[in-house]
Amino acid sequence: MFNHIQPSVPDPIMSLMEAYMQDSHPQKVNLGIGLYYDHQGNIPLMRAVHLAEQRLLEQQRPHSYPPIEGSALFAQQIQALLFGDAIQSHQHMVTVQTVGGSGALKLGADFLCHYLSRREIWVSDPTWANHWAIFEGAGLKVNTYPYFDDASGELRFEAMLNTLSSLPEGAVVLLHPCCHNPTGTDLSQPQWRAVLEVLQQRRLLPFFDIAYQGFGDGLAEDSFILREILKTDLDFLVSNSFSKNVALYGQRLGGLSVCCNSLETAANVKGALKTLIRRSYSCPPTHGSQIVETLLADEYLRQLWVSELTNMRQRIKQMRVSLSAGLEQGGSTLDYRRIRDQKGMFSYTGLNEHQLSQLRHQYSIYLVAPGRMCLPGLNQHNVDYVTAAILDVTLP
Ligand code: PLP
Ligand code: TYF
Repeated sequence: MFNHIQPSVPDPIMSLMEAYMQDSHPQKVNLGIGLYYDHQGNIPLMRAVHLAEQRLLEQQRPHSYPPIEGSALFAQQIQALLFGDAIQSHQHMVTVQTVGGSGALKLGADFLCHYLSRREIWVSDPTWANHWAIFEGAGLKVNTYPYFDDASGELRFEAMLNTLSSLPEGAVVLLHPCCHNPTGTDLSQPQWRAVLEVLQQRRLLPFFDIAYQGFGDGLAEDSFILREILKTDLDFLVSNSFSKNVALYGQRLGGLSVCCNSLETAANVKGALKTLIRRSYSCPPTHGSQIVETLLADEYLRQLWVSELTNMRQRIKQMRVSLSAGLEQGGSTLDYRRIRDQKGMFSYTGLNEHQLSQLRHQYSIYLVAPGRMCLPGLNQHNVDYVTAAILDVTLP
C-alpha cells in the first residue's frame, strides 16, 4: 500500500542540527538553527516562565479542553503585545491561539484559500524556507518580491516598492515586521511608511509574520508597522510566535490575528477560523498559553520577562559587536558591518558556499546556506575561535 512513497528531502536546517549533534569536535559551534542560547550555550528556561509554571502547579488546575480559539484573555494579551494601547479602542480584531507561529501561518493560508479564494501569495526574496513549504502545502502559488541583494548587503527597497506597486488589488503580501529571517535586514520606519502607502494605494492584503518580537530594538519598536497599519482602514493578518521571545519552543505557542472592518465581519471571520481549527486539530494545547497568560497578567512577572528579553537582545548585540570588531581588526575581506548592523537572531554574512564548507569541515562551525549565521550561538567562550576561523577562510 505504501511502497510507492519515495524518500523525502530532509529539512536542511534540521539536518544541519543533526550533523552538529553528531560532531565530536571539542570546539564545535552551532550557528545554524534559529534558537536563542545563553552565554553558556544553553537554551534558557526564562525565570519569569519558571515562576509562572510554579504558580500554575500550585493552583492544581484540571486539564480541561479549552475553547476552539483558545482563551479570551490570551487573545487580548496577544493583541496588546502586538498593537499596544491603541487596540483598546479597536473592536474589529480577531485573535485565535495557534500551534506555534507555523500553525498561525498554516491557519492563515487555509483561511486565504478557503474563504477568500486566494491562489497566490508574494513573499520576500529571500524568506524563511518554511514560508514556501507552508503556503505551497496549503495550495497557494508562491511568488517573490525583491528584498535583499546579497552582493552589496543592501535592501532592494526601490525594486521591492516597484513590485508591490504592480500587484493586482487584493494580492496577499507576506511581510516580516522585524528581524527578517534569514537576512537580518529590516525596513526603517520611513521605509515602512512608504510600503504602507503602496499597500493602501493598491488595496493589497498584508500578512505580517512576527516571530522575533523583542529581538530587534524592543517589543514596541519591533511592531512599529503593526501599530501604524492599525491607524488605517486596511484589512490584514498577523501571525505571531512565542517560541523565541518567551523561549517556549516546544510548547508550540502562537496566534493568528485578523483585522476586519466591522464587528459583524469580525464575528464571521472568527467563526471561519474556528471551523478551520475544529476540522484540523480541534483546539489548541493549554500549558503554554497558561504560562504566558499568567506571566503577562502579573506586573512583576511581566517586568521580569521584559528585562530577561532585553538581556537576550543585548547579549546578541554584544556578540555582533565582538565578532565584527574582531573581523575588522584582523583585516577580513568579509563585510563585517553586516554582522554588526543587522537585526535579530540572524545575519546574512555573505560567506560563500566554499567558505561555509571550510568552516564546517575544518572548524566544526555550522551555518545555514547561503551564509546565514544564528548569532546567539556565539558566546564569550567561542567568539574568538569563530573570529579566527572566519578570518582564516576569508583572508585573500
Ligand atoms: N516565522 C518565521 C520567520 C520564523 O523564523 C519562525 C521560526 O523560526 C516561525 C515563523 C515559526 O515559529 P514557530 O512555529 O516555531 O513558533
Ligand atoms: O532556524 C530556523 O529558521 C527555523 C527554526 O518547528 C525552527 O527553521 C525549528 C523548528 C520549528 C520551527 C522553526
